[in-house]
Amino acid sequence: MKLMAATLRRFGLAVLTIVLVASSFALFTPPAAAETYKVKLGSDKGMLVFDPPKLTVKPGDTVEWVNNKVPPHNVVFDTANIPTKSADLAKSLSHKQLLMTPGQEVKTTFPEDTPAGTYTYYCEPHRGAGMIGKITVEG
Ligand SMILES: [Cu+2]
Repeated sequence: MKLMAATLRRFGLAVLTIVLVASSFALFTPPAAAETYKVKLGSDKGMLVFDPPKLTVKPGDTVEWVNNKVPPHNVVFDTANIPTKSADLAKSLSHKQLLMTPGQEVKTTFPEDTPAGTYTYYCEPHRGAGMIGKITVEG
């Protein structure tokens, strides 16, 4: 009986140790690092598009728009086409100044509190030509 109790105690201790080690791992493993995505303004073949036109990001991630072909381009988020219809958020995500020189870049980091949903943006000079992009922010 005594032997069994001792064995059980030892077994219990082993289980406790495993649980502690496992939970400390869960506590101290850092969250996934924020990503940076590149979007070309104008495709390599000179099409008036954002390349890639669709992107899925998480709050905290950064999108870098790189001026490529057939400038000028810019990046404009429209109040009407973002989930919260917030003019301030649309403005803070946008880069209205025209990029004239290939290689110029602008970037936006989506804040940690960015509401999930689809954010549609466009290039002012080429909106009519279909230069429209979508960024889906995951919850
Ligand atoms: Cu453009």
